[in-house]
Amino acid sequence: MAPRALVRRPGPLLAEGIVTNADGTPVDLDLATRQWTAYTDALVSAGWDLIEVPPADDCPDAVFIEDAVVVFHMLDSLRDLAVITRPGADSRKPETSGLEPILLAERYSVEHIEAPATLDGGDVLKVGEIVYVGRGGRTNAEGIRQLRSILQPHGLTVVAVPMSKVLHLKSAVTALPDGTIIGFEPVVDDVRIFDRFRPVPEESGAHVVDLGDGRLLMAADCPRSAELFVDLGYEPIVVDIGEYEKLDGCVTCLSVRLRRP
Ligand code: CIR
Repeated sequence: MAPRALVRRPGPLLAEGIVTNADGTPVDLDLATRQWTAYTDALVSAGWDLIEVPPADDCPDAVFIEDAVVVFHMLDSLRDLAVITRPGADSRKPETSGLEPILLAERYSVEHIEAPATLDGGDVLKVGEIVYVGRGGRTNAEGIRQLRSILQPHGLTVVAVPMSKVLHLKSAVTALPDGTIIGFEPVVDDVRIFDRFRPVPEESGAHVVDLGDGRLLMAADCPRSAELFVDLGYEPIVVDIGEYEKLDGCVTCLSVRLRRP
């Protein structure tokens, strides 16, 4: 069976999305919509079936579906686990409504992060049985504590990662399929927290989505990082997500992959 991924198409208010670190260049909604289509086409071409979740058109940032739910493969259960988050930005909190029935239909057990906790999916990086969680502007200590108490009984270890230079943990680091953490060192607070770290030469080169079979989905504006991954035996699949980068987004945040490893 083909692996599946959740996506949510950009809404009419996208250009009003939150900007924290980007330079404030205006977003072109038509171009953003074309880029989203190309992004989803790339997933489909790589063999993924897409589940389009209902729009949340009042929420400008709803296209960044990764922040609303995190899924975990459970070694000790037939059902995998979905944790519906409680996003740190108030304008984003309503984005999680409507997700639970979809996840239940996909045969997930569902847990929720509850107030006063906040947690954004972009702060959660899974590498085998380690779950790195960024403690920064969006995810608070209570969010980390709740995620840890949900995951610990299933044998997953939550490692909190202090971060002060980027919006989300996965703005600074992601992982190659072999578990190597890749990151752009100037925006990583302390690389020593990771067991195996490989620096990349461009900030957006730190963001990859493992599409399976050695293919890495990545942004178009980091050719030297793409060359590095080719040299490591991977196949970059490149998409232009420039309009989303203007909103501090990256390739990881436009989908939630529901694959079992
Ligand atoms: C926000 O500030 O929440 C959005 N403009 C960008 C969210 C990007 N999400 C992510 O990196 N996981």
